[in-house]
Amino acid sequence: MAGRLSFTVGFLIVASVGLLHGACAASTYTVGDDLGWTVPKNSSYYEEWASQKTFQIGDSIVFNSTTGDHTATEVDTREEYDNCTKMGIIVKVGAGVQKTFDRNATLYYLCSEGTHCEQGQKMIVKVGDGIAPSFAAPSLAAAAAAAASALFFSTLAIYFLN
Ligand SMILES: *[C@@H]1O[C@H](CO)[C@@H](O)[C@H](O)[C@H]1NC(C)=O
Ligand SMILES: *[C@@H]1O[C@H](CO)[C@@H](O)[C@H](O)[C@H]1NC(C)=O
Ligand SMILES: *[C@@H]1O[C@H](CO)[C@@H](O)[C@H](O)[C@H]1NC(C)=O
Ligand SMILES: *[C@@H]1O[C@H](CO)[C@@H](O)[C@H](O)[C@H]1NC(C)=O
Ligand SMILES: [Cu+2]
Repeated sequence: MAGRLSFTVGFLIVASVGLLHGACAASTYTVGDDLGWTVPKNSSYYEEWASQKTFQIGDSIVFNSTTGDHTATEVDTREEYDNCTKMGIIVKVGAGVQKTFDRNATLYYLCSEGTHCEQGQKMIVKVGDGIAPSFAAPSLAAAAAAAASALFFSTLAIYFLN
């Protein structure tokens, strides 16, 4: 009985470590690197920056603006993006607004201040294959948390059996 339980716990440890390892591999990127999130020198700067990255579920981007007023606004469609439509949830950026990706998607960001978007303060972020799931899929972090709590409960069970 004890042997079979140890085996089960061993398996859960291996499974959890595997999942947690996946979650720990997440990266955080500062949008625009040292330039931060501002009006760029050329209008394709942020689109080029984003297209050179491979974003995965669990990764984060940080909008960092140390000078001027800027927003990190996510718009819903390519049309709104192309048109610099100043709608959507407008988040004023200071020294760090973070967005963590919890699903594959193609996301459209722009700054809604003045003509910043028209000057190129906008970018398209592709997370994973860029295709949003038709329903909200559980994230890797949620799966890792579920595995960790399964481990916690099975460890408790061992204590009770002893
Ligand atoms: C934000 O920009 C400032 C000034 O360039 C820099 O010191 C800081 O490390 C940046 N923060 C992030 C999260 O990149
Ligand atoms: C825009 O600026 C970036 C960074 O300076 C540079 O790598 C890129 O080639 C520029 N693109 C154009 C179209 O000038
Ligand atoms: C583009 O933006 C302008 C100004 O906000 C608006 O009048 C126009 O309807 C928009 N066009 C599209 C296709 O979204
Ligand atoms: C997300 O995209 C990646 C490709 O980058 C793919 O391997 C993975 O299966 C996708 N995840 C979901 C939930 O569709
Ligand atoms: Cu701006």
